[in-house]
Amino acid sequence: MSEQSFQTLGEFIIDKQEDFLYSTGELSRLLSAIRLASKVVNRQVNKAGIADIIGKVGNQNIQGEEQQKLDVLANEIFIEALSQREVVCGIASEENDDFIEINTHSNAHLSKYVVLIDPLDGSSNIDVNVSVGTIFSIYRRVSEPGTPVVLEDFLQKGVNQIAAGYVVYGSSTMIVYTTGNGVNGFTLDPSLGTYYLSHPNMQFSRTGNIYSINEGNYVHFPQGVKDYIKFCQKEEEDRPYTSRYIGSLVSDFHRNMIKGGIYIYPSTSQSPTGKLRLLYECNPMAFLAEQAGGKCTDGFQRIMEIEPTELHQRVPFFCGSYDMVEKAEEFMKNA
Ligand code: AHM
Ligand code: MG
Repeated sequence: MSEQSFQTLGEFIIDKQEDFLYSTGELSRLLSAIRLASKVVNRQVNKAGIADIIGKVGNQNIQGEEQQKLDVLANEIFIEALSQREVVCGIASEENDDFIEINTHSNAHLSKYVVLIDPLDGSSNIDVNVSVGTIFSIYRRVSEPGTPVVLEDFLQKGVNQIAAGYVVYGSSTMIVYTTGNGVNGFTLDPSLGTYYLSHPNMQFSRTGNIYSINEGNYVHFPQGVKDYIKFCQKEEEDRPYTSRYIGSLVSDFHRNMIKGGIYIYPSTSQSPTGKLRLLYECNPMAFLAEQAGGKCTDGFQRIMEIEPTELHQRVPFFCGSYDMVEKAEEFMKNA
């Protein structure tokens, strides 16, 4: 089948606009802004090896991590695309210490939506030409439109998300998102610059045979996680499972959703709350996982029900095929 016979992302967004009661088209415009920014970032990621944008900028973000040049670039690209198009009133990003209030246009304060974003996740993989991704999460503001955005607009539980998704800059570039009505994936035809619906209604299989975890941290894991890893490795029935870990959440999640598997970034003795950030990494992935029939918890509690207290809050993360996550939780409970 030629790509011309697939629906484009643009067509899909417009079609789905009718799903939203009282829709004003604002969310559609917001998704279109993300679509555009992702193409610009894709172009940069593709030429990273020759464009003098590999490597470190030399400064650190709020979490004390060194920022890569492409992190900074991707952050600027998304912020610019979202703020120029009059579609959001605020943005919180992994790369910015504080949230950004958008006041570039006269109607900015009237916009309903805020976006939380990790513009380039897994960026330590860039220099070695391994897949990276963008993760985004969209909420309706809780404060009154027409007033400046406040921290509470961003500190919302994942269950309040209006939409969430990711872009994977992989062997092909894809955008995968949900507005609470299933998960759909679109592949970019780079020659035309058009995303086509290539993966309609994506689903996690109920169980799988892949486990993804950084086993280098094994000695620092909680006993429940150690026990679960041993379970995965045991010769029995459909086990041992296969271990696959790219170190790029988006790519690991994407593979596991297609093939069936579990991704774990648990607490460790050095990082008691794990590594991944609740608001712009875990919640959007949890929304996608649940919409695709999977499960996502911190080992005990549903990720999307955690009450956030800080913008850059971290949580342990267990995500993937429903039965596998449930099994891992069982080990956590019994440890
Ligand atoms: P980042 O946002 O600084 O890129 O960190 C998040 C990434 C995830 O994509 C990935 O799954 C994890 O960190 C890998 O961490 P580790 O190297 O500790 O296994
Ligand atoms: Mg990240």
